[in-house]
Amino acid sequence: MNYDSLNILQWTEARLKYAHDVTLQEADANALHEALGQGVMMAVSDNWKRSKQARMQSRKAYYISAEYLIGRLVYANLYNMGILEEIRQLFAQRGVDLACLEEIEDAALGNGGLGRLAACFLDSAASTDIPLSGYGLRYRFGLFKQSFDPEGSQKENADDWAKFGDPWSYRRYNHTVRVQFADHTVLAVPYDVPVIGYGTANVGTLRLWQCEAEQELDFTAFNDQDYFRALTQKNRAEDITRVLYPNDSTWEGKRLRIKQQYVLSSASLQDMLRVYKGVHGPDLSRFADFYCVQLNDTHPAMSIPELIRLLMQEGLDFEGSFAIAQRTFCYTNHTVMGEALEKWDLELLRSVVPEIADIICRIDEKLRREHPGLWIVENNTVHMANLSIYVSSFINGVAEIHSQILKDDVFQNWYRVFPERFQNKTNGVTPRRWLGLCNPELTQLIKYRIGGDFLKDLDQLAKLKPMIDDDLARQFNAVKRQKKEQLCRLIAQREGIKLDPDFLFDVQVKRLHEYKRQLLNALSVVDIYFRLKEGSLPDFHPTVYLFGAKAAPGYARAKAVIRYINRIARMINNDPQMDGKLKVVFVQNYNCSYAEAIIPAADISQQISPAGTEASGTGNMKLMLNGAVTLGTLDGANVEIVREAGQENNYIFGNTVESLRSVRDSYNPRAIYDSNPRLRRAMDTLVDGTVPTDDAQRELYHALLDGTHWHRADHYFLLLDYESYLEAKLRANRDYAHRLAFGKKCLYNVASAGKFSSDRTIREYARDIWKIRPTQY
Ligand code: 26Q
Repeated sequence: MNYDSLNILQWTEARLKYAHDVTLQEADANALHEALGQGVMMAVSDNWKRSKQARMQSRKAYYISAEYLIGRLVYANLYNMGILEEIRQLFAQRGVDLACLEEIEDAALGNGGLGRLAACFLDSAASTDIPLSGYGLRYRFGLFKQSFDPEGSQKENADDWAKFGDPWSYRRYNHTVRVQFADHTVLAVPYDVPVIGYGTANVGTLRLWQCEAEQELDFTAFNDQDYFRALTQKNRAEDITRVLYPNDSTWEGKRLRIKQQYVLSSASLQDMLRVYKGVHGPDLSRFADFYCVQLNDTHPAMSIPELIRLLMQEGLDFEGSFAIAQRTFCYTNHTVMGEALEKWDLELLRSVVPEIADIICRIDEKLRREHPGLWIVENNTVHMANLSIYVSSFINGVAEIHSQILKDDVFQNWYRVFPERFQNKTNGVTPRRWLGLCNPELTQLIKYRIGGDFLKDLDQLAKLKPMIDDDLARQFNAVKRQKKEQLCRLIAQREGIKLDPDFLFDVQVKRLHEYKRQLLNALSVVDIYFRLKEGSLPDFHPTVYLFGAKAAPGYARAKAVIRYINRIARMINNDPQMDGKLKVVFVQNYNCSYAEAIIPAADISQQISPAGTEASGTGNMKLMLNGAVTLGTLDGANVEIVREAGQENNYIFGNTVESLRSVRDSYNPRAIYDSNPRLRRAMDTLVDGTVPTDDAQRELYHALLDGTHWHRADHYFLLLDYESYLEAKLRANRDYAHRLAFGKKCLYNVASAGKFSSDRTIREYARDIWKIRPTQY
């Protein structure tokens, strides 16, 4: 703490002069970002070193994740150092606006919730002095950049996020490791990113591996005039960490993905063993006393056989190595959906990493021997979740309802045999980025009432509860209005659409997936549009429905939904009768930075997955924290959100897990279609030419009414939940007219959001799973 901003400014100026021969005023955003980043790295280096030394001898935890969605680091780092405003002022005094760095690209080394959770966890661990480090992959290209073509279709572009340099990591070539595949060996070179704690001198580490060839150039081939061949080894290595897989919900059995997972696993474990031996000597039997490894879903699950392999290579036997691995690992599950569970073909696995395949088979044999009825390999397919449960100390879900479903349903057989291993750790979000940084206006308002400690102790927000009155609601509404004005400016600039900050802002931002039911939202908007045109919704408060979502590039249905929403948006926005009444906006390239602008401006947070499908959700928490009311189902963390903030302050609709279970088998969506003329009119726009559509929308229509060979009709119950959804949505709209009463509902949500700090989550992991305590130096 007590970072010296003047010093950082001087470093920045020196770097600009040295590297670019420009002054602070002459520098462009990229040069400024690079130089300021280096200044910050200088400023934190002593604390970073000391933090590493302090945790050397003691027990610590490691988070291994294929994804870290860290977003833009410059403001978040300055914020956590406590000097964002000072630096802004120092720059302003010299005629430079720090806001120019808003053009710096996000580091999107993750798809969505799971990757952003990993980033929030690192922030929380650093801020609460918990000795947790992260291991991940340094993808050359992060999640694709999204734009819409004139037809409204999603187009993907490569995200070359580091093309102007990356000031936030050090390349540590001296810690490079070798990773061996059946047919070649590659280098994994670590890049270390500091994780700067808030209100503490502690600085954590995120170590990202980047693949390189052992030999940059094959000189034999080169001398033979075969330039092409000379480069193939280099490319083959670099290909492995070339790009982040853009799927976040369906698993894909690709060879390159195995290689990514194995590099992540092998490099991270080799690194841990190296450090262990340096500190504790060659006796590896105590490894699990000092190292605890949290697997972020099964993506890094090859770490399990890899640790066993490495220990056996050091002379331990299989049983001993297995026991150490079982004590070392813990596994977090993030999904209940079958199609997302990782299953690898054993022969494919064997052709890439033969020793790993052998060890997995040995683990499977042991399991079958000791616990008949349980298995890891079946029909020559390796079930990575089963491997992760068997060789872990603890398994957890990410919200209460989700953890319950894991026990009752998905892993029922496992729960029977190992009940003591199953836990829940409800997700959270870091209040620094998702309140302090993205909503300084609301932060200031709260600080004025309850003091400034809540960003480190979010439960203190509850102190607001007895203070909620007309006066506070007015002030809250004024802040919300300001955030809407700011968002309107951004959307005008980025999307070319003019919005009115007096509208109600109804927001659904998240990855695009059928189960998240963006199509349900869209159909209800079309219904509302027709009713407004007929004049049958007389006191509808003017509303903008705002969507932000990326679809996996190969997910045709999801892309069809985007195209459909863009087309209804065009129809509605161009209809003069809708002026001052209704707008629909689908923003392009929704990412972390866009979220930081949208979330503080939202009045309504849509969390509308059918009960039992969304493991937790974390956007729901970010929106709650910024005072949006939830329009949602009793799914994921919504259950806990309304338990904290009250049903009366949110808009809960739809079937529950139990009621869905009981209607499931007799469900007939066509009967609902036939009996609900308004819903039918909305659905028919998928096929009747009201808006331009194509075969893809026709396919959506038939999937809802007739089903396909792999899913029954309306697999996600859009029609079943439709009426109660619309009722809740219109009720929220009516309530919004009473602005003070609505503002109070919003404030109850803010005041009840304490539980959803990732500081709470990370403390629970530390206490119940990792068995580690905060370490200070
Ligand atoms: C797997 C294999 C091959 C390629 C890609 C993948 C892959 C990648 C990412 C599979 C899944 C993901 C991401 C899943 C995810 O983000 N899940 C979300 O996790 C959040 C944090 O726990 C929850 O809040 C969300 O409910 C859950 O959907």
